Amino acid sequence: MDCTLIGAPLQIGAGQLGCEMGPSALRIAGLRTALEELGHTVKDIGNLSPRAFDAMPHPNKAVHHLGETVAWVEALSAAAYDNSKNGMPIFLGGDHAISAGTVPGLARRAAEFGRPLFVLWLDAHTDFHSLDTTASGNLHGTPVAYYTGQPGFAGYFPELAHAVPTENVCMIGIRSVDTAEQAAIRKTGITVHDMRVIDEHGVAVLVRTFIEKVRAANGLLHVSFDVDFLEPDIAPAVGTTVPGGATFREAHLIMEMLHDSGFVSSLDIVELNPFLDERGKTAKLLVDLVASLMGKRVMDRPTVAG
Ligand code: DIR
Ligand code: MN
Ligand code: MN
Ligand code: MN
Repeated sequence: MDCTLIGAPLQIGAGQLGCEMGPSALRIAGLRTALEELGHTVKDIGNLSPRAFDAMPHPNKAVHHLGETVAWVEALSAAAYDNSKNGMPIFLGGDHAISAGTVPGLARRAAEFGRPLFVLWLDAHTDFHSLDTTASGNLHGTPVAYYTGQPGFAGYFPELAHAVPTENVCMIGIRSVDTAEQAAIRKTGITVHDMRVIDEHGVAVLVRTFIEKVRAANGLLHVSFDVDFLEPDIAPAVGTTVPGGATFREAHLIMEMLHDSGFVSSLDIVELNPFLDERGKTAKLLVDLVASLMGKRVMDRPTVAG
């Protein structure tokens, strides 16, 4: 597979600074080599930067850095579209606001291919606020509402040409949802698997069911991986840790099953804050997880369908 690494050092969408260093940490942890060792061809196009921007005031006074975020969203959407014609773009965040750009760009590409785009959202949070409902004003809490075409972005974020249908979005790992998000997400077709669902059923059946849905539609699958999806003990380098996250093996199993499906066409790795890491521990774990997603396995084994 031809992989394109795209750095997106956006950090003002999160409540704490530091995600700006995420792309560097992922590179230093050996992402390129890990992919090359699996036989992939890797092109690293470096880091994106936004156009010049002005402050953009919003009636919700909590909202901050809106103009800067919008400039990033535009740059990311263009980069996602441009780098998804051939091969697999891997976006190195940056906080989760980058997905307000990556997903719409990928949706535009998918429409051109005539295939529906599906999104697997691996996160402790649903990131389903609008500009009106966010209380923290941290825009990393808004991308899913935006790219699925919910109200509350018009006149600020770019107009969406290709909203992702909510039925095509599956979230796994959820354990922190604000009241306004909960009310809004209930009205949609988004599949929300909170940690209790994982406890009761295990991750395998959840992932297999979603992959079957993608397969039935011959879709393209974008994976958006927020570091706080993981249990904080194994992945401390994120500003919004929530206890009770996915274990080491649950995360690897998901990646391995996604690889075997053959449907994954793009990836975001977001919210890595190296300032909070323990000697690169989280960055190295993320590189290992990307390797599992891209074909690394402990033993050769016959591919089990799904
Ligand atoms: C919270 C936290 N729902 C907010 N969101 C986070 O600030 O909107 N998203 N941490 O990743
Ligand atoms: Mn997130
Ligand atoms: Mn999160
Ligand atoms: Mn976040």
